[in-house]
Amino acid sequence: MTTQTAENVKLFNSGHTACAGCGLALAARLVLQATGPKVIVVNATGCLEVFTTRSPQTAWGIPWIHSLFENQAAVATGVEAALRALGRGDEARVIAWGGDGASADIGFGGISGMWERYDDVLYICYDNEAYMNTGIQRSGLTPFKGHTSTSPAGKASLGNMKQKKNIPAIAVAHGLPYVATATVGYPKDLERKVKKAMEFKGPRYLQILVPCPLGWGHATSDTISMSKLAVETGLNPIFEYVDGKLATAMTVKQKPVEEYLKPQARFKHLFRDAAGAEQIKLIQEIANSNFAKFKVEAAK
Ligand SMILES: Cc1ncc(C[n+]2csc(CCOP(=O)(O)OP(=O)(O)O)c2C)c(N)n1
Ligand SMILES: [Mg+2]
Repeated sequence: MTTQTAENVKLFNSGHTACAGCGLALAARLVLQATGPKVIVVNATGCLEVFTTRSPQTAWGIPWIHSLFENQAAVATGVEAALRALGRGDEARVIAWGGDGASADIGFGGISGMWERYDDVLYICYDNEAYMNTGIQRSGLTPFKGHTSTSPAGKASLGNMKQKKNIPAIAVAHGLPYVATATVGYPKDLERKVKKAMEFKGPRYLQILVPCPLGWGHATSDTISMSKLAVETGLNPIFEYVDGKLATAMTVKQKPVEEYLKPQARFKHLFRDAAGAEQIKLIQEIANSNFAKFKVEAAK
């Protein structure tokens, strides 16, 4: 990792230890490119923390604090309150950052409390759809029928039994002024949403889908195409809610879900026999209902 000096410091530096093709590393760079340097990042345990801070080195060119797997929101609340108490609230804004496991599962109670208190924190969930850093265990955001080490495809089941938990809808229900989803395959859209989020005071939520070649089992060169296909199939629509109302949703020409599922080893059991084909039909129905919902609502 490059030694940082006043001359070469960037907001998010290369030389970290992310896997080849990591969508998350790209997301981190894009987010900080959009916020600029006046931010403090509170980072839950997970890949983002592990690959950026191999002690004594760091990839971060902004103030960064590591929380536990579950208390990132509480730490962010504390940092924001401390800035205000010191009369330094204008010097930096706070971003709390956690994976899908930290956000949708173990840290969720703390996040809900932070939203309820209406703290001025941008919460970013980077969604790689499993607990990747500890060996690809299922999370509340693992997709329907995806294979993980704790939702294995085999004789007894065909992968994860549940659909993704709808955290954006739960965020909207908390009365957040800004809630959005994005993904690294559309970098301009992602950067615009980060900038937009920073225009609001109070709690904001951004969920970024980040392909993970290791956990999803796709080629490292397919990160961007997987990200785009997630949107184009309708499985991961990208949208914005402002003050509880759908403000934008990216409308695309819909592609069949097989185009997204087939290149990923976590779905390969669905392509073996008729039982798998039945599950693909259900996945297509999930995509269709997302696609219809956001296409229709965006037209209003
Ligand atoms: C209380 C607690 N339980 C378990 C762990 C071990 N642990 C660290 S990170 C992690 C998974 C993180 O998953 P996610 O938030 O999705 O981030 P990712 O690894 O995918 O980046 C787990 C289980 C922990 N650090 N603390
Ligand atoms: Mg994860």
